[in-house]
Amino acid sequence: MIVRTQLPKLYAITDARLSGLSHAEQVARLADGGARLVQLREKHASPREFYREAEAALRVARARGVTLVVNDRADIALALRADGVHVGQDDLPPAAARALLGEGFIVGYSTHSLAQLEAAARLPVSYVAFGPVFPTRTKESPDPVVGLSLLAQARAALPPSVPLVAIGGVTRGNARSALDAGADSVAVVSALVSAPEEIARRARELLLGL
Ligand code: TZP
Ligand code: MG
Repeated sequence: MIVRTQLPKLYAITDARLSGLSHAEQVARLADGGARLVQLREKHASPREFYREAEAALRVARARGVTLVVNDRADIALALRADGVHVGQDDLPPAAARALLGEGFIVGYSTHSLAQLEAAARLPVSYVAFGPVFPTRTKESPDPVVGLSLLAQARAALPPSVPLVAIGGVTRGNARSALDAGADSVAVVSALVSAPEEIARRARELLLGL
């Protein structure tokens, strides 16, 4: 039985290149701004470097009561006993990540179409992410923008017990519209971490509007 805990409305995601900061420092600043759930997203470091970064970030997360999910790497999540992993369509299949991690971990899964989302509903995932809801420059070769009306259809297609995360181009100005369309949570990268000195303030302000 997969425990699907309620997700906080803000799901912050780190990016070391965009922010110029270590993942640990980003987690600290996001926690200062009130973020309770953070994903470490690292597309450039070696697995060894990512492991070391994630280890430091997890120390901060544990000290601050932040739930920490590792993007792509179930092995790193398991080795560190982080809170979970987030996998995409080209990563380890969610069922394999679940088999590796067991029921106590979060396993999140990215989807980019209603067909992918409906397939995800049959998998042992903790939440499903759907997007890009709005145009994004953060992801290399992003899938086509799905928009708010498809996001609403995604909510209707997903069992109520499966939390839905809207991702892609979410900002302070449009986050509320994604929740109004049925998302339980918004996942945000650039609107939070692209200005290192503003991370805590941006998280605080985004949260105020949710
Ligand atoms: N998956 C779909 S869009 C996206 C990911 C990882 C990038 C989201 O970044 P941003 O900066 O919040 O648009
Ligand atoms: Mg991935």
